Amino acid sequence: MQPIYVTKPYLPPLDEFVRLLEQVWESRILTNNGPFHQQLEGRLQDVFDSPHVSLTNNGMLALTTAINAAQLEGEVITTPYSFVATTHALALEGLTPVFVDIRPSDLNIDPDLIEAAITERTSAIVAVHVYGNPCAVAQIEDIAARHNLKVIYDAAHAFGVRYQGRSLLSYGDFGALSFHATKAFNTFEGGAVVSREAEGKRAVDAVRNFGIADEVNIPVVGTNAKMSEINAAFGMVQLEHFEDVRRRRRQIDTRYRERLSAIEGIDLVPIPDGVESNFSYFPIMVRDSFSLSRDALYEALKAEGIYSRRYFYPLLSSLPMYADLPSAAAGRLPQAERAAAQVLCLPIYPDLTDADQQRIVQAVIDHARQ
Ligand code: T4K
Repeated sequence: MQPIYVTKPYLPPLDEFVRLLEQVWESRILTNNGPFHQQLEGRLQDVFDSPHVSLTNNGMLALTTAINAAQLEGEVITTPYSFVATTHALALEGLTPVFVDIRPSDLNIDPDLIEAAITERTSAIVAVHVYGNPCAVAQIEDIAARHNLKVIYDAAHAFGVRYQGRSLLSYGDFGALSFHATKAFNTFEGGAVVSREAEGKRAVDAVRNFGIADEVNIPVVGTNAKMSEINAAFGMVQLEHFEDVRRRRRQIDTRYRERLSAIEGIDLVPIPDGVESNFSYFPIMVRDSFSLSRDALYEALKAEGIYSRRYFYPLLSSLPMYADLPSAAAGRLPQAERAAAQVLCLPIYPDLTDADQQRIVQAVIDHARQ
């Protein structure tokens, strides 16, 4: 039996990429805001409904660059239920994460719990659109406005997602995306920051390029978070195929929902009304009433060559560098603990064949019967 991994990157026909590579060989512009970089930033303005797009070399640096540009300090309210990059980005910037529990409906930060966590040291809310499902953007915006906080969305999973007729990236002061190989839109490695204001983009662009303003002026501290021409050229090709990729992912998502929704002890995470998803993950919740624990099902599938993943486990608040924070204390994050103990992401990617998807579905059904 061939192994089936949780994802497999979409790759376009190679010759389409080679044609653009020939132009790179011709120009010898390899990086530093070259022609493909500029073209891709321009094209993505339409995708994100924003004129203020800044490409980066990965999602982690998109986050730290946005945090720098927003000039955060002190405490930042965030979710414990995410990939480790979210909290590490705060810690690397010298900020104190303050964990707030998630809501079970979509596994995003619970907006009703945010205000109780705000102190005089709080400078921002860094929330995550987990699996591309929108946070409570209106409520979060309202809280932020009333308490004078910045809002940064970790939108690593949200490429192409639209909410109430707008790109999900058009919400918040900054949104940070990942174009990693495992994402719905990939440039091998890559990412972007979408800024609400022109001033935000100027700050992001400076931080992304060592803080350099011009040949002799370096007014701010910065890093190197620039995307290369190779990655940007690849992004131009990938963009042509994104809607086909989304279509195929939607078919797989629909089929999973049809075949798994009636299984006792398996709950599916709904795509909320008003959302046009990118279908980048297919999380199931393995409840206590299922015949196996989540971990037992994970191992059983693995033994059959099906490599599901526990995105997101372990909970970030349980990691050694965060576990002693007051907000990580036992019993404070019950919904996030439950989600981290029960979630399993099943394989979903455009090249997943119907036969392989049926093999996955059948394996889950077989274990339900045991
Ligand atoms: N914020 C959030 C909410 C995130 O989820 C992420 C990243 C970030 C920020 C940071 O963005 P980046 O700095 O990464 O751009 C993966 C990814 O490395 C990571 O990008 C992603 N989130 C996270 C959720 O998952 P792993 O350690 O699970 O990946 P890995 O290497 O085990 O890959 C999973 C499967 O995909 C493999 O079993 C096989 C397949 N695969 C993977 C790669 C890399 C391929 O077929 N080809 C490949 O090139 O972390």
